[in-house]
Amino acid sequence: ADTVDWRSRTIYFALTDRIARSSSDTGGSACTNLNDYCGGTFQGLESKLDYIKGMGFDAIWINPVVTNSDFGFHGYWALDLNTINSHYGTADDLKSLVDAAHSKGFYMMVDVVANHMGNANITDDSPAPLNQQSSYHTKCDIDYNNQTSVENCWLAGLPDVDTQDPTIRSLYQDWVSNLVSTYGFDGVRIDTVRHVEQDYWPGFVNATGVYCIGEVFNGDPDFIQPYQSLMPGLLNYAIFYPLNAFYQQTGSSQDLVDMHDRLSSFPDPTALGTFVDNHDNPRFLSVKNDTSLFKNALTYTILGRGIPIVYYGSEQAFSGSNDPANREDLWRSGYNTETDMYNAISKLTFAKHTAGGLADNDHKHLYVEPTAYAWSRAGGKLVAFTTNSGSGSSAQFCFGTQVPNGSWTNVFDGGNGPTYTAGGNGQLCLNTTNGEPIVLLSS
Ligand code: ABC
Ligand code: CA
Repeated sequence: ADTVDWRSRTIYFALTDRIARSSSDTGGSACTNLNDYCGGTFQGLESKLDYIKGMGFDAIWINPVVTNSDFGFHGYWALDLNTINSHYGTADDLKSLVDAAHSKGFYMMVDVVANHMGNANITDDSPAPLNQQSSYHTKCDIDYNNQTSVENCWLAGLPDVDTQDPTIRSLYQDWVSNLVSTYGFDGVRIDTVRHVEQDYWPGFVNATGVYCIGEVFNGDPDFIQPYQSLMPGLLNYAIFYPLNAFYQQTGSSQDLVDMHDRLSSFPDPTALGTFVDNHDNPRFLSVKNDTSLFKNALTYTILGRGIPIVYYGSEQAFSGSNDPANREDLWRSGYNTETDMYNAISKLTFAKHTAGGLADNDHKHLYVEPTAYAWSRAGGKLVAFTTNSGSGSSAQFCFGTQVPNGSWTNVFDGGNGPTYTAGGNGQLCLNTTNGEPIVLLSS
């Protein structure tokens, strides 16, 4: 699948080791050591596809699938690129997962690492030529003020592959091409993009044959922008900071809007991936334990411009902080599909689908005020109102929708609510309760 196919999708980000242990997993006690394998498998994940689909997701990003060195439950410490991580199951299990996901209408995105290998003895287990010291850069610690060092030194002590070597380049191209085609993946998430020289990427991306979204972990839009000339998508780390700040009551809606507008000059803002937390950052609720605020943040994530990415466990209001606490097993939740957050996410994805998928650039700021931000999509068919007042608050907000005499219903009312009607000048007043977002779809 290409960028056009992905633009309207909504991605659920799953760590295979943390979703489900078998196809009959119905829940159980929490994993006691989140630093090591907890027992999740491809078969387990396959059995939870309906749980994921029930929230309206139509794409899943899974962490890297290759064999890792010890404690590599997250998949980012490759030991052997050519075999599947046996903790997760077999190659056939992975194939079965991807096939089952396709039959339910999901796209599957695989995470890949080309920058480094796992921190095992290089000369032992890795397949040639990755079993030779000469295939790696000389060990050094990264100095983040020096881009050459960021690219050629070892991230967290992980052996840094000599990606300038043409033999290594073609090895990785053949590998990723084969991985995507063998299992039928529809997209690729590329790890550690800022740690490899830029001219490495176009050849790698081309070899995947599908939409790629790269991780350039940096909040500065000037830093990440050039990378979108090398690959179709990027994880939107630029919006991540002001998005969290506003909805966690430490920043302004104006800063969020200013960053949004700054990103409009990127090669393709609609192909950036929006997220509010992930496996490398504390969960939203660990920083601000308020599900009303979290719902508002997810409203921007899912209904703002860009491709939404929601981290597994958000629907269970998980609140783990730094890695690995933010990588909770999902079975501790009993896979409850009746939670407030599960329901809220379902409503938001429903709004996105009903408004036509929101694949394009049509995102109009309507109202930017100290405690509120509202915007419209799809020519006013959808109006999203968010506030950072927090749970317990209620207030009235009036603003122009740019839709004279428009009429809508709030998706959170589930079809049983009142109709909201704008005046002849497009003006609309909304009353918030408990600091919840309001998402209007034209009726
Ligand atoms: C382990 C421990 C961690 C410990 C770390 C040193 O070692 O678990 O507690 O902090 C995998 C595992 C991790 C593991 C690492 C290292 O490997 O999942 O559990 O951490 O062994 C990707 C993946 C990530 C994965 C790897 C490695 C890469 O998403 O899951 O980690 O394959 C850097 C990389 C980024 C990487 C991230 C974890 O580290 O660039 O690719 N993620 C600054 C730097 C960033 C840096 C970030 C975090 O800190 O600029 O480059 O990311 O260390 C903003 C700035 C940003 C700044 C932030 C903090 O502030 O704009 O630039 O980011 O204002
Ligand atoms: Ca490197």
